[in-house]
Order: sequence, then C-alpha cells, then structure tokens
Amino acid sequence: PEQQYLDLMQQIWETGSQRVDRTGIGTRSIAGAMLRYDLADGAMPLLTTKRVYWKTATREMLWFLTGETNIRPLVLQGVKIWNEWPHARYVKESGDDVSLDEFVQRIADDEAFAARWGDLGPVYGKQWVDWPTYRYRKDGLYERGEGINQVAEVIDSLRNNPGSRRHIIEGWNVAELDRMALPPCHKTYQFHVAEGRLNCMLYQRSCDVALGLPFNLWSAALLVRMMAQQVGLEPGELVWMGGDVHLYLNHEDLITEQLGRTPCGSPTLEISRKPETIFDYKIDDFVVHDYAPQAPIKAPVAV
Ligand code: THF
Repeated sequence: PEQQYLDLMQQIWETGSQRVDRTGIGTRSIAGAMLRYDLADGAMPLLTTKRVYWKTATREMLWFLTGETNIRPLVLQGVKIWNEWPHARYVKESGDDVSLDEFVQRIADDEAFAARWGDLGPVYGKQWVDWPTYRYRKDGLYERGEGINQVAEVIDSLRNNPGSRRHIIEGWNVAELDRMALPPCHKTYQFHVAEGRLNCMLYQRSCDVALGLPFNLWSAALLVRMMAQQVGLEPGELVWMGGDVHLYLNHEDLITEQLGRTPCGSPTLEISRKPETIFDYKIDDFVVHDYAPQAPIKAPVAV
C-alpha cells in the first residue's frame, strides 16, 4: 500500500507542472489523484519510508474534535505543526519581529496573549462541531441559530440510517473562509456503510505530498477507526482524493532520499478502550504495533 504514496510522489516530481504558489516557494503540481487503503485488521496508512510522528497527528485530530481553534492546547502538548501561521500573522500585524520560538513560548506562558494571537479563526474544529447557523426572523433579518455538530450528526446517521449518502463532514464554510488563517485542506469527509464496514472518502483540495500527506492519511484513517468503533462497524476502506496535489521545490532532498527507500513492515493501530463518545478519546488510547520506520527526513513547511 505504501508504494502508492511513493509512486504518486515520483509521478509529481517527474511530470508535475512547475508553478508559483501562494507561499512563493514554487511547486510541481498535478490535478487530481487518488489513493486507496484497506483498514481491515488494524492496518493503517502509516509510512515506513520515513518516521511519521503519528502521536502529533493524533493530538491534532483530538484537538479538532474538541472544537478548539487556538494553538495553545497543541503548544502545551509540544505539538508544533500549526505554529508558523499565528507567528506570521503576529509579526505582520504587530510589527514585533519576535522569533518563532519566542512567540511560541509566549503562547505557552501567557493565556491572554494566546487568546489574542494564538487563534487560527474558524478552522476545522469550529466547523466540524459548531458550524454556525442563521435563523430567519419574520422581518426578514436573521439572528444567530444554534451551531451544528456535524461529527455528532454523522455518528447519529451512521447508527440510524447507515445506507444514507449524506454522511458528510464539511470544512469549507464559504462565508467564513476569509477569517481562517488557512482555509481547510482536507475539506470533505464522506462515510459509506456496506457489508458491515465503514468506508470513508476524503477530498483534499490542496495537498503538500511530502510534509502534509503522511499526516493527513494517518489522521483520516484514525477518524475512520474511531467512528467505526463508536458505531459498531468494522473499519473499511479509506479513499483519499486530492485536488491540487503538489511537491514544494525546496523538498527536493527529502524526495530524493525517500524515493530511494523501500517500505518495511505493516504497522497496525490498536485502540485500547471504547470511550463513551467520539469526543472522549485520549492520546493514551492509541497503541501502534510493528512500527519500525526508517529515519525521519526533515524539511521546511511552506507558510
Ligand atoms: N501547509 C503546508 N505548506 N503544508 C502542510 O502540510 C500543511 N498542513 C497543515 C496546514 N497547512 C499546511 C499543517 N500541518 C508538519 C506536518 C503537518 C503540518 C504542518 C507541518 C511538519 O512539519 N511535519 C514534520 C515535523 C513534525 C513534527 O516535528 O512534529 C515532519 O517531518 O513530518 C497539512 O495539513
């Protein structure tokens, strides 16, 4: 299964169109790609050709499920993957040319500072569990309605109407995109029940194949595993679809190194207990077996 990922990486590097992107770094990019992973028997799309920090990705997923959009809870757990965006905004808006490390330390130490500068806007967590609604009044104006917990609703519909074709969790709230530090990349999850198995299609509009995709695949599979456990189904297939699927030009060393490696072993995930709800999982509930990856490969993230 991992070969699919390496083949995609190679295909983009060899045939992708070179283009300038929002970050100014430049990418090679293809339009549209699909990967399929069978999640039966604990199998997970966890790369072995480099070390993937699956606990970091898991903490991020649990953070999404809390509805939180401030990076502070991640920072306090040592998760660094969202720090660059609030830092860039802070430097730009305040004119205070503080280093990334110092900024992150302030987020950790100063709750008020974190409240002011650590928020990413209404990103994944907010849209997933508290999608805003509007209630129209008789006079034609509207007022705020109750937020929609899409995750809880999908759990409900999987239990009560498994054959539905509307088991969807959507992150792309058009009306709020301009307030997000970054519009959602993994934007649409659709679940599908067949033969006692829970399948999931993920549409990712933009994909950083070298840095992001290893995390995104793990996280999506993790969500499927938690959802399946909650609704009493076996995990099925994860079908990942990408829109703008790209490699950053400054990831060349990573790409060359990783494409020279051969996948080794088949890691599995054990969930050690069944929490009350999808919102009650803790990091220690997840145990990975048979993961002996090759060395990590460092590369800079494009902001
Ligand atoms: N922007 C870009 N350019 N790439 C992305 O992958 C990405 N994301 C999220 C939002 N915007 C993005 C952020 N997720 C790493 C991993 C995931 C990220 C951001 C950064 C990263 O640096 N990973 C390193 C180190 C991990 C660590 O130290 O814990 C790695 O080697 O994997 C994709 O959704």
